[in-house]
Amino acid sequence: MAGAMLRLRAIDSHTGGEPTRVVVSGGPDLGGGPLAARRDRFHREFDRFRSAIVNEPRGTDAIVGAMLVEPDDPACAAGVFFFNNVGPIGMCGHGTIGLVVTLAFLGRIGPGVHRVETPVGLVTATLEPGNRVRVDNVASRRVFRDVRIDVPAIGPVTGDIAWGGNWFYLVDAGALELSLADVPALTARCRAIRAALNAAGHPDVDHVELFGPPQGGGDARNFVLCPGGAYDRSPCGTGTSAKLACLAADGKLAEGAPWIQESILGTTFEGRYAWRDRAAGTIAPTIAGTAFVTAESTLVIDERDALAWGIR
Ligand code: PYC
Repeated sequence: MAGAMLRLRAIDSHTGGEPTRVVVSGGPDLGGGPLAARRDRFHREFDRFRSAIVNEPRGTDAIVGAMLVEPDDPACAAGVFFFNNVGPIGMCGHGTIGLVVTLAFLGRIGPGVHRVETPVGLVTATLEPGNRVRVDNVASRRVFRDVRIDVPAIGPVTGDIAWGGNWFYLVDAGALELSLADVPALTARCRAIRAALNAAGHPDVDHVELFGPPQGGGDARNFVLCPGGAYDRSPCGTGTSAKLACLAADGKLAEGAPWIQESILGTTFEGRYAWRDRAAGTIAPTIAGTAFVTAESTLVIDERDALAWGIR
């Protein structure tokens, strides 16, 4: 392999400002079978590909990578697993919207309903005019309400823990303004909250979502800190699903009613839910947003380059 030159074909897009890089060919051979097993194999045996695709010098901390693979179920339009600058993520709402727009850009799908296999379950995506995509996400639920933790240098913080395809701790931002100018302070706060929460016995919760009043005519605005320290430029599809699960559990949003979630940039997703199992608090969330392709490229991995596999 010394001196090898690998080429991966990638399509970049952004969904409400948050980038997705879909690798459409050139990735390692992961065999067939369940998506979760292929995703695990990718991270166990080929993690250098993840780093080469999303880390500097080819990528940035904010990029979510998406490996397009053959679906296990031939009724699906695609199989995909997502990853970021530090490792795998479960589902990705903005990434699925980006993937569907990418598949349309490539001429592989047209308008209408498409099934997509992910490691955490099957999702259905509907491509509508104007690059709008509606994603019927995986079942979501609030697992713990009012979890209080003591955060060093901040004090007591109370929030809910919910699953929306990834694990979230959702906290009211209180007097903090959710604005781009405050990203460094919001990031530091979320990092401190996550460290305290993980230390307090919730090691799986890797996304922190601060929520506050809308600033652009929506229902609420959020700031989401992702596992690798980047913030989500979009309203976060899995984070919006987790939020819908909390709203449903609290009786604050009726089944089928729209919820406009603003990102820190002011871009929006429209969310809705239907009860899946009311007694268990499980909802079927739908999120809708818009993506645009920003680049089609060949990633070159030249093994003579000491940083060919990314800065890790
Ligand atoms: O949209 O679900 C999402 C997401 C997760 C991490 C970044 N975006």
